[in-house]
Amino acid sequence: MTESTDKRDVGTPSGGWGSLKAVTGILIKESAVLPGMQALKHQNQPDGFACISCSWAKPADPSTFEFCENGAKATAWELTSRRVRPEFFDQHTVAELLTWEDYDLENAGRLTTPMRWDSATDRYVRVSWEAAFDDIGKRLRRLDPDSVIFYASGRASLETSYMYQLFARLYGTNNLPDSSNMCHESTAVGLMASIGVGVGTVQLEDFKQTDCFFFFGQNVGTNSPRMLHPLQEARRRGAEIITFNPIREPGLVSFTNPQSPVEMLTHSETAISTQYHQVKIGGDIAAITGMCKAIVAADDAARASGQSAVIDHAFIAEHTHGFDDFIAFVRATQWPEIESESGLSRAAIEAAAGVYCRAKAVMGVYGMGLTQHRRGVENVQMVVNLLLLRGNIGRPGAGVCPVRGHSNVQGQRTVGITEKPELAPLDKLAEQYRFEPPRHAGRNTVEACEGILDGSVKAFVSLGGNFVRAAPETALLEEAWRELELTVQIATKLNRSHVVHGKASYVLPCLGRIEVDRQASGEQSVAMEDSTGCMHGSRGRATPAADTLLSEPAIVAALARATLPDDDDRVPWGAWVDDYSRVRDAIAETLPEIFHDFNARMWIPGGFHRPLGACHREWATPTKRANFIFPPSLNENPDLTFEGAQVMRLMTMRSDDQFNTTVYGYDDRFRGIKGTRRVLLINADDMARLGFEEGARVDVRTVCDDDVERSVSNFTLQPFNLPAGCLAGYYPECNPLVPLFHHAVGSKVPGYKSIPVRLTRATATAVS
Ligand SMILES: Nc1nc2c(c(=O)[nH]1)N[C@H]1C(S)=C(S)[C@@H](COP(=O)(O)OP(=O)(O)OC[C@H]3O[C@@H](n4cnc5c(=O)[nH]c(N)nc54)[C@H](O)[C@@H]3O)O[C@H]1N2
Ligand SMILES: Nc1nc2c(c(=O)[nH]1)N[C@H]1C(S)=C(S)[C@@H](COP(=O)(O)OP(=O)(O)OC[C@H]3O[C@@H](n4cnc5c(=O)[nH]c(N)nc54)[C@H](O)[C@@H]3O)O[C@H]1N2
Ligand SMILES: [Mo]
Repeated sequence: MTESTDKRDVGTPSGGWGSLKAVTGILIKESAVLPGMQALKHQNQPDGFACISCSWAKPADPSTFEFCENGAKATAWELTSRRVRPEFFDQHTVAELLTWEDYDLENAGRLTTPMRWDSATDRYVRVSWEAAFDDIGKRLRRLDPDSVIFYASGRASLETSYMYQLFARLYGTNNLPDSSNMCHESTAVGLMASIGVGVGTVQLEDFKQTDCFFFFGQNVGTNSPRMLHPLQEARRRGAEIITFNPIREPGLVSFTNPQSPVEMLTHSETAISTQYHQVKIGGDIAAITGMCKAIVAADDAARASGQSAVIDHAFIAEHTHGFDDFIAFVRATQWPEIESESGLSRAAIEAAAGVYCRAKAVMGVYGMGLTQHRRGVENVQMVVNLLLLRGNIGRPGAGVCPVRGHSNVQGQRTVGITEKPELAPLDKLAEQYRFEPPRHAGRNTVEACEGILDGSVKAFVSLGGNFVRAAPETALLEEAWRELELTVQIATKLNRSHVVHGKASYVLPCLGRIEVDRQASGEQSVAMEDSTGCMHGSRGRATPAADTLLSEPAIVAALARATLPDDDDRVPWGAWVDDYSRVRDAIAETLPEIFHDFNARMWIPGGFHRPLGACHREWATPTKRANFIFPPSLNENPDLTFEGAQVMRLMTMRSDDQFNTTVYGYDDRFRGIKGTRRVLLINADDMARLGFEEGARVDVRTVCDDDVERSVSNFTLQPFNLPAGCLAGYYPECNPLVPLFHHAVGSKVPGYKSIPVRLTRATATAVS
């Protein structure tokens, strides 16, 4: 199913008046109009704060309003005038809060006071900071460090993240999973093996020089809207954008810049994609193999007729390894299999390959549509293979561009939050802090869940995030979560992971990044790493939500002091909290190549870039070359092959009105869905074939041969332009359907994007 871009079949372009309306709407709804508008002036500005929404790069010369609809929503959501004070918990027992929707929990407002769950009354009750730290420390001391998980969602700063990993390692564990484990870990693993770096190789400058993007499974209009600006500029220069996505995402079809008065008034839009290929869910390996097959054929033909080669054989010979085996795989794979696995016609795939062959500099951009699959790692590696064929890595305008999620998720990994000891600077930490860090592997997200389910994990400390909602296997996980000895949540807003809680449970409210953070030496700044490997300073501007809040560094330091031995003076926790520039000095000492002169360089406009060998064609792989690595077959889901006319492939995705588990509202403006998130998008032919009508209520069950029942009920069917056999639903409502064992082979990223399910007519009466 391939179409060239046709504006007629989409509702509104992304951006535009709808976007402006949505921004003002949420500012009013959150009663955050004044502080919100003032804060927005500083969003992503050189002396302001880094947006708390996505991690897209911040240009050196930002526009006056360098924010997008969703960044503004995130700001308004954090600056809401609503508060969750201790009295809130007097009125609501935890049992009652369990019946609330995710939206209502967070919408109750900002947490203000440290709270402890009281079993006698089933309420969270106020506790002093000192008593909270003291009790948590005592409990942690009693536990085996390897039975404790230190999870991090990707928002915390480089400073907090560094302190957090150091605390966990001084305590004695590498159990430092983070949201990457559910997100771009397939990138980290895949790119490291292929090109010797675990992150993308392009920078904003490259967007000005490229003439072609291959865009896989990333919904730019909703999830990284500021990236639409460089894309729009590139399109105006004539660059091609070839998109592979099961859904025609409006943000990938056309765009009106809400910050351009001319465009707004003239209703002019830029067509974004020049080719749009509605690949089947999980069909990217087949589609890319097909493109490589067409490129190889073009190369054969060119050389046979004495023309210059299409493939860059000089680059391949000098810089790569595994080319011959890869080409043998490509030649051996036949078109009928490629067409059936990808859902695309040979002609469509050849059209895409034709653009690739003509382009001078190609960028491969992708998101969760590639990483969250059983073959997530190989998906990423196939993008690299495609790029390598014409030397499209390590030169201007070309490269691989994973679009990262949380605003500092990449940076957390850089400063040592990882369960993989080989990726952490353990020797350096050992020397700098005079201790022997644990050398054995910690648990990643899936392994943490396994440990919670089998009882070997006893406590869970969470630096942000909403783990029980974001992780797979919701039903079993929630049940087992309640058996944890201790859950500690450092958070800004109330969520499901607080009301489903362990036997002892604390909610520790923290300052958000938008807020002024004043410590002994004055107002503090922090730093983040964006999606393109650039480090930026960030300074909060808004008045804190409550004067009882502590900053994340202060909370982490206090937890460390309460937990580590009393006479432990290896880390100057107190001095660090007084002045975060000292933490940056410590980071620079641990990782000098990346962070030398950290305090001075963090305010360079556009950030400072970390050194990445692959950008200069230095390949830090075992072969010292860029490796062609490919999967054994085109089939994306080898362990769940319950094919059959009734079995559909479900992908779970984000709406325009959410940030991960944070639900801002029930509309998905771009996709034209209003008032509900309990919908399943389905191809009209499939709907008829399965015997349902538009609006039918269905129950959804995972098709799987273990004995676990995984289901969600009462979802409404909505016909949508999707390939046959595919379904789309929202995260996190569909998470109860994801089996824990269904994860990427090499990275353990859950297979959130292809769950085999079966639909039946709903048995219960509709609730909403
Ligand atoms: N406003 C907002 N911004 C966000 C977030 C948010 O929730 N809201 N979340 C942040 C985070 S943590 C992340 S990781 C990113 C996520 O940003 P994205 O990577 O865009 O993630 P998803 O919304 O899950 O959607 C992925 C896209 O993949 C497509 N897709 C699904 N399966 C396949 C497939 O098999 N093949 C292909 N080619 N495409 C497929 C879907 O149709 C969808 O367009 O955004 C970040 N930014
Ligand atoms: N089915 C399905 N599941 C998925 C995905 C999917 O596509 N489909 N995507 C996965 C991905 S890519 C990711 S990254 C994960 C995300 O998983 P998480 O990172 O665990 O979840 P979030 O929803 O981002 O966390 C929201 C909570 O963070 C807290 N918070 C917000 N700001 C701050 C802050 O500044 N400091 C602190 N301490 N806390 C704060 C608030 O209390 C809020 O309720 O989910 C994964 N789960
Ligand atoms: Mo993510």
